[in-house]
Amino acid sequence: REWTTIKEYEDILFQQYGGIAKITINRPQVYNAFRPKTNEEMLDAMAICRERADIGVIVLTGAGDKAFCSGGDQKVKGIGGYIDDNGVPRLNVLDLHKAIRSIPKPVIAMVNGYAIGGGHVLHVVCDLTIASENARFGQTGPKVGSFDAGFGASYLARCVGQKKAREIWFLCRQYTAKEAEEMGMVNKVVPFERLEDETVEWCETILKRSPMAIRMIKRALNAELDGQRGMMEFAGDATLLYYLMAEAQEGKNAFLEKRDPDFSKFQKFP
Ligand code: 2NE
Repeated sequence: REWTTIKEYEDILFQQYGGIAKITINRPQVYNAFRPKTNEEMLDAMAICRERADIGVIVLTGAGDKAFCSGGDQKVKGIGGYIDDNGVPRLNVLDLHKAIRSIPKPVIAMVNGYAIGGGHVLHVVCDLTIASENARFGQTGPKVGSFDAGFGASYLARCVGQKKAREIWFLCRQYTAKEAEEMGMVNKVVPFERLEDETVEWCETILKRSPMAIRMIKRALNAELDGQRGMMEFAGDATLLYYLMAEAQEGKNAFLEKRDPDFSKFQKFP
């Protein structure tokens, strides 16, 4: 399969195959741990995916066969966060979580090894997770001086239930791909050699579906957890659909033509 490069970065690969964009964290020397620059680059790639009409699904993965992502790079962790090139402490992976939730296209975690700590949260936040048999899942925060009380807690609990979520966080154990699948936080487990083919097959099936229907259902599933912000995203798309209707255009046209709008011609649905 020929992946073509969309844009060159330092910490990530950003490639395309048909309607699929693939973002690969490319820091295998630290098991694909992220630093502030990695997240900045992933945010930039996500913004491009959002704008590009020819991209319908985004795959997030890690380079090599050892790790999907091992969380925040402990080697650049300072006081107050992960230190960027200007010496500023950051936790900008949270902006990436927001971008994954907000982009109106499915994001699939293709987990090729360890999904640990903030790397585990990253796969949890994605819409779907496909894992290879060698993948290992777990949180480490309470062991290494961190925690994610955002989606990494609340959405994890929605996926695996409150008791399991508490177990995962309180004990900081590692779980096999099969255990993660049984818990409900992984959609499918395949042998490592099948991982990309399986993921591409899922993407290609999704690409055959109605993009607007997928968009609305992602918004609806998010809104249940995301409170006012989730309702805002859902409502924004309701407005988009309304703007596409002749009924909305009549209002705007009437204003520009300095006449009263005539909405009587539009059907009132039961
Ligand atoms: C992933 C795991 C379990 C793998 O263990 P093992 O024994 O197979 O490999 P090893 O030797 O630990 O790691 C291989 C290389 O990758 C580096 C290691 O230091 C090692 O390099 P060398 O020392 O040999 O040069 N490496 C691995 N993970 C790294 C990391 N996160 N940062 C920097 N270097 C890393 C094992 O490596 C592990 O447990 N890793 C740490 C996982 C972790 O605790 N991550 C941070 C959690 S906190 C977080 O991510 C977070 C959050 O909680 C909330 C918000 C945002 C972020």
